[in-house]
Amino acid sequence: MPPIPENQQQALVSRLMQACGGSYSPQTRRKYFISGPQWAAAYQGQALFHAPTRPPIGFESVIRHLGEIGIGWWTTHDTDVIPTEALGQDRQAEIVASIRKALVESGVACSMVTTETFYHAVWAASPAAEAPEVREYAKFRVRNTVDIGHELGARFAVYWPGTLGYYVQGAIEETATLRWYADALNAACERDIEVAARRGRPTLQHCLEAKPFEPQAEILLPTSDAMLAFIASGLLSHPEMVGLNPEYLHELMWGAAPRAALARALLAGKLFHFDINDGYRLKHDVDIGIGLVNPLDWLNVLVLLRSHGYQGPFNLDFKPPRTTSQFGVFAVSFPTAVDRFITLWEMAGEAIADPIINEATAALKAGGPAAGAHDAEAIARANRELLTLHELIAHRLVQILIGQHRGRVFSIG
Ligand code: GLT
Ligand code: MN
Ligand code: MN
Repeated sequence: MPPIPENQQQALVSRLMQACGGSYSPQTRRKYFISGPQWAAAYQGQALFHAPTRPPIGFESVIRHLGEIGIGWWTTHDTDVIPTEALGQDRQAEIVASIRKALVESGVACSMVTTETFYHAVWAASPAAEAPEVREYAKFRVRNTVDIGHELGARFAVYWPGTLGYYVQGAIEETATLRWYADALNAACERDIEVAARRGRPTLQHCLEAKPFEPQAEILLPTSDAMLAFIASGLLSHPEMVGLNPEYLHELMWGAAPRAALARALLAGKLFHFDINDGYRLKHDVDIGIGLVNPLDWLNVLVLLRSHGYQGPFNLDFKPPRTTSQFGVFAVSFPTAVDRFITLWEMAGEAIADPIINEATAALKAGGPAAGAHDAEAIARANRELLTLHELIAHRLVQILIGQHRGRVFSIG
């Protein structure tokens, strides 16, 4: 193939996207509770070792693009859209008004707001730093985010305490830091109760998001399970308002089974919100688009969520790769991520309705004939053949994933 002139590259990408087929219409995409984060769409490809590869982009164009794609919900950090120095000032009100306008124009709604407590130098020692002034400032920031959330019609607030931890041991006292962090969450919940009552709106669902590594060397709340313990610790004044926003990759990063982590959150009644993406076990936070690495595991995750009635939000917290252009972010990265989610969600419905899986599962639950309650050998013998069904179910799920259950086969000529 001859070199492709620059001015023909977007057309080539679009033609190949078209040729992929299988895209859902914006109307179909809007039926799912899927949200697009401002920070994902505006990510410029930068990192510790990487310069940005994409130009900056503001909320007006992000929201417009999401609306065109059919992503009906938008999420943001306070400082994704409001400069730090304008927070709580008149300028904030002006920006929030223009966000509302942009959302209405594109038919997009704000579902979640989150406070950036990790980027600015003020968070060098975390929002639960020793200095009382930093902690007061943290309370101001989370209360202010609650205000913005109500102003924008959000239903969820997320907190990612990645800066709660340390690089060097012994300098901070973990129990004090956790108490101070709880004070900030309590301030957010108390403000929320006031504002919600004043506006006649429900209070927000406050969601903690865990990540096992980054940016601190040691993290005080590294997993969703640690957060469940924190919520139940007695430190929160409104534990009923606080739940989890697990991220698929953040569970995988510490070597967990995301599906099992989600199951524990479901049992605790704390699965409030879910960041969807993909990546690799025991590696850093690569935030790859959902289903590009572990589609089978994703299918299984969605089977669990569908069977427990969890319907979203599903927040597309991935980072379009730095090799993707800004054109590609909206022409390929976001629409394909949404479409893989929809396909896997619908496939999960197929798996739940599958007669083979259902019969196998029912047979496993029925067990073998009674064999004597205290006779281990006899009980094992009575169930032996049924246990083969575990592998048969796993095989069937792969068949559903790759379309073999509909007769797709290969043969050598
Ligand atoms: C940060 C983190 C994400 C979280 C964001 C929510 S902050 O970008 O890496 O996974 O979802 O505040
Ligand atoms: Mn996340
Ligand atoms: Mn992540």
